[in-house]
Amino acid sequence: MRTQVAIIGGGPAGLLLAHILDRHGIDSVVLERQTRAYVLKRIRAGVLEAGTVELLREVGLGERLNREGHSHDGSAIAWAGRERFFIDTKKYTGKSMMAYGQTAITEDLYAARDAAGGQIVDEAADVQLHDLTSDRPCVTFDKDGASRRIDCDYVAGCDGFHGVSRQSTPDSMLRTFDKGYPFGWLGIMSETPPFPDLCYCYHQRGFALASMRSPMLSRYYIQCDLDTRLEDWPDERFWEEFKARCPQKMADAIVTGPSIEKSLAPLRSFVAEPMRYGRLFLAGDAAHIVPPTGAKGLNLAVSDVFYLSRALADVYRRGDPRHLDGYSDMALRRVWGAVRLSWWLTNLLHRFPGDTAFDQRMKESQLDYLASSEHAQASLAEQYVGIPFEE
Ligand code: FAS
Ligand code: PHB
Repeated sequence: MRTQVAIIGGGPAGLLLAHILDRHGIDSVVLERQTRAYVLKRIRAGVLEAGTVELLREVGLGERLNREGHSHDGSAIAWAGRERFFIDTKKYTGKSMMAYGQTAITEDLYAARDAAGGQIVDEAADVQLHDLTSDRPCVTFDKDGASRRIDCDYVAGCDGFHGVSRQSTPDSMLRTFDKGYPFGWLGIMSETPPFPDLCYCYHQRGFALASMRSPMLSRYYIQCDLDTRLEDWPDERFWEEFKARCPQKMADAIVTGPSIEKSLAPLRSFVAEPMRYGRLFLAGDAAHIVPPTGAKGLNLAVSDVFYLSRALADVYRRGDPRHLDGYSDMALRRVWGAVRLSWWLTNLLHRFPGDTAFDQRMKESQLDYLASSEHAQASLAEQYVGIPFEE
């Protein structure tokens, strides 16, 4: 097989890149390790930045998003004993956020690739990248018991944190930054009407988040210990703990119901620099991981794909390599901004083991300052809604 761009990973980053390249007349093949059903079963991100929504609409993926997405003008932060306040992205930036699940985006992307006759190889095993520093890289993999090879011009590593792409860069060429957090998130999905606003709760018992997917599909999270076991958290216990972490008025408004999904996610901040090695370009979780506190993970994958697809289109259409040569630096400027916001919000809103009374006062003072200062709120709002893409 031969293609212009071999894309490793059929998650949101890989599928969106294939979709946008196709619109520029650039052909690609997506190699996905899992089955499509497995990929579509994943429940992950739920909140889209304004730039993500705009890009998805621009590239013809807005129809279901406009119909089923829940546009909202920001998110609330609540904490015990004080009135909650609103990160009003509309007031301070003129832009809105959109609640629309990553699962739906992945479904929309698979449907768009199928409609365009896009090449997606599911269950591609043992993917390996070769000759990345030459001008004739290639990818090998096993499928249906046979070894296959794809010759290409470029390889896009969109295979997530545990993928093969980042590991194909020699350690001597890669610098990584890694920070683990001493807790995780226990999340549930329930077919109940969601709490009206997306609301982050700070509490001495730990962090909690009320989110949504649709008018009858709610997503809730509570901070949990790293050794938490799902079997120790029946629905009743989850709801009781969630409500204990909200202000009373909010707890009284929560509509509980049976969970249709329950999962644990560890929190991590990770960045690999540079996001390029020869003809290999990394995008999405393959290059960076953020704690979900700032709702940045999926949005960063989208911004990487915006920059990489624009860069490849410049090369193929005009022979202009400037955006491609500048891809890693440009993507990383946005990545580090999102990593910093996610780290800052995670430290502010979670209870860390060993937090002293002083640490607690620092967090409460920061929250009081946020609640009282329009400047502080404007700064948080512009970061939360997403900094505009660079030209
Ligand atoms: P993905 O990991 O989504 O996709 C990578 C794809 O590559 C996968 O389909 C994988 O099967 C495939 N792959 C891996 N290795 C391969 C190989 N060797 N060969 C071929 N294919 C290979 N973000 C938020 O904003 N909010 C959230 O609440 C949130 N919750 C999350 C919960 C969990 C458990 C996880 C893991 C992430 C969460 N995220 C969240 C972040 C998440 O949304 C990611 O940012 C998003 O999936 C990034 O998309 P991709 O970069 O495409 O990576
Ligand atoms: C979600 O709805 O899954 C979600 C919302 C906001 C976050 C993280 C996750 O910060």
